[in-house]
Amino acid sequence: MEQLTIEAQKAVLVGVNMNHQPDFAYSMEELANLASACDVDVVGTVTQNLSRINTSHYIGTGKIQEITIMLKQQEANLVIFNDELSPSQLRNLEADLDCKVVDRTLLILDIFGQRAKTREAQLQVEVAELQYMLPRLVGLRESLGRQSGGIGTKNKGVGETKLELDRRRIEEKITAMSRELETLVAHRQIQRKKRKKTEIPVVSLVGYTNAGKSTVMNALVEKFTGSKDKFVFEKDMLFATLETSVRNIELEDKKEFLLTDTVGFVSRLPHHLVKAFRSTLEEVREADLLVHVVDFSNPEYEQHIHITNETLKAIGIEEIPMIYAYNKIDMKEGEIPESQDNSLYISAKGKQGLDELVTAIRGKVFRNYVKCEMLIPYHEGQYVSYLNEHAHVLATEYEEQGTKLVLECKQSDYQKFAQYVQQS
Ligand SMILES: Nc1nc2c(ncn2[C@@H]2O[C@H](COP(=O)(O)OP(=O)(O)OP(=O)(O)O)[C@@H](O)[C@H]2O)c(=O)[nH]1
Ligand SMILES: [Mg+2]
Repeated sequence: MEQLTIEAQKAVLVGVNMNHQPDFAYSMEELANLASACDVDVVGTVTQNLSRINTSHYIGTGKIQEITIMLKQQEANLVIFNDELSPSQLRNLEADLDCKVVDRTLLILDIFGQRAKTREAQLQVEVAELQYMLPRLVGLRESLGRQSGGIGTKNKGVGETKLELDRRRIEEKITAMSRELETLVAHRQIQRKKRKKTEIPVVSLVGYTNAGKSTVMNALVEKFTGSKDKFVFEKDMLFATLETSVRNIELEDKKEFLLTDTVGFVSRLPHHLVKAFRSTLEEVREADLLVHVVDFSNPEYEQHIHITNETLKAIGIEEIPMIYAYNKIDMKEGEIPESQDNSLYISAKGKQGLDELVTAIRGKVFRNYVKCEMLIPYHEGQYVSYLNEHAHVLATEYEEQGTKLVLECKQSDYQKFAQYVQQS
């Protein structure tokens, strides 16, 4: 949607610190990063402490003057607010500042719009954009009406009809896109159900954007498949990944798990967007283990951890076990702590600490494996081949009554072959 694209411009950032929020300073820093991700040049920042939002303009009138002066001085042509503005606030601010005003939501939507590559991601972003626009149409239409100078009843009537028409068209578009999205999602649900049946545990990489989730995924894929064919996109930018990818990781002893990589988080993710990405995040919700990837070299890493955990909570993910992978230790200054069960210090890019990471994953997800001995009669030779393929066979002996296997297998296989299990 072209009208949302923020072209290269100079911007002033505006933030309101309501009742001394502890994360305020960081959220402003993050806003600047989001702006640069849109190629916007940040030339100034204005903040205000308030105990209540000014309903008509979000900020106080004095601040509006301050911003106007800054815009002139810096020759800026855009103002970016750190929160989502109501339709009327947006309208009033644009009129008073005489300049384009964008809020945090639109900024994030814009980045997502630029990054979306798959049909599913594109649909999710577009639905979120349209839902954001819908209540803001009135303002759009009114300001157009004002520009054309007409306040007569005739003009107003035309404007209203047009507005209704636009609104209906957008609503229809949202419905059509949501339907298409549902079909795509249904397909993925089928795949997920199939996976559930096979009992392969699911491990999901989660974390702040740019922490290195996709790089961890690729490092493990390369380590265990020996090939780069199934690599996912990794890049030094915010929101490089918008879609969920799943890869099968088979370890040396045939135990396998599914690894999923998905969208990264920032603070105050727009709720339209979270809603639109719900299906993408379903994968995370059904995981058996979360690997929380942290950019340990970033001075703000603790804040990132906090934001990720809060976002997970907000989307209803609280009960899944989590291990922390403190990544990018190759860039971290100072001493690196020793890895422990639930905190691993790694470098995905430098391929350091991956064995420890896998050991930690192993310890958490293969609980339903059973070690046992089976005696398979010779006329059931196909079971021996099956187990050699699907279980970790530690020893094979050929006895009089059949093949004796010492193995570690899935609970389901243990039950399937229960009659051959030797009680020791
Ligand atoms: N120096 C160093 N750079 C790393 C390491 N791991 C990842 N990176 C770099 O960090 C940047 C981001 O990596 P990604 O894997 O795309 O990060 P992500 O968490 O998937 O990011 P999003 O998809 O945007 O949420 C890339 O430029 C990587 O090369 C590491 O261990 N050391
Ligand atoms: Mg990624």
